[in-house]
Amino acid sequence: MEQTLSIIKPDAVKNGFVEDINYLISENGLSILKSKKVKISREIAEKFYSEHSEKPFFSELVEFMTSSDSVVQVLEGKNAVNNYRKLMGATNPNDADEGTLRAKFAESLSKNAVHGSDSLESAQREIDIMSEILD
Ligand code: 3AN
Repeated sequence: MEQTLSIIKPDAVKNGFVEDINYLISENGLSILKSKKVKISREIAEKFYSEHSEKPFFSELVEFMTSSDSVVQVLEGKNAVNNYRKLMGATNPNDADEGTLRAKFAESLSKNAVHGSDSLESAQREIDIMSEILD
């Protein structure tokens, strides 16, 4: 069994999509081990997205992720990391396959509804960073 870190981002929370997203997560064979609705702090957001710190969109990304409540979750299941990445769809919702979370619920490239770890290593790192919120 693998674990992965999911964030339902502020756009999707504001738009009322949490239940719909969690229904699809469960339908897809992933169990929600932990779940917390929280306004992510700037400190955690900057640490979480540190690999993007040199990118032009970094400050916009941190501003957005700290702007209002998100739902931070640990998901568990077989091939959880890749299974959830597939369910999320491409980063840019315009490129996301039909039926994926981003195709259904994302507003734009930056307000793209959900986050999911991109590898087992990232999953461990991200679950560690979020542990102070989740525990
Ligand atoms: P993913 O979330 O699909 O792994 P990453 O890791 O490349 O995508 O990007 C992290 C987040 O940064 C994305 N979810 C998106 O919100 C934002 N982002 C990525 N690329 C851009 C961009 N060109 N302009 C604005 N925001 C972006």
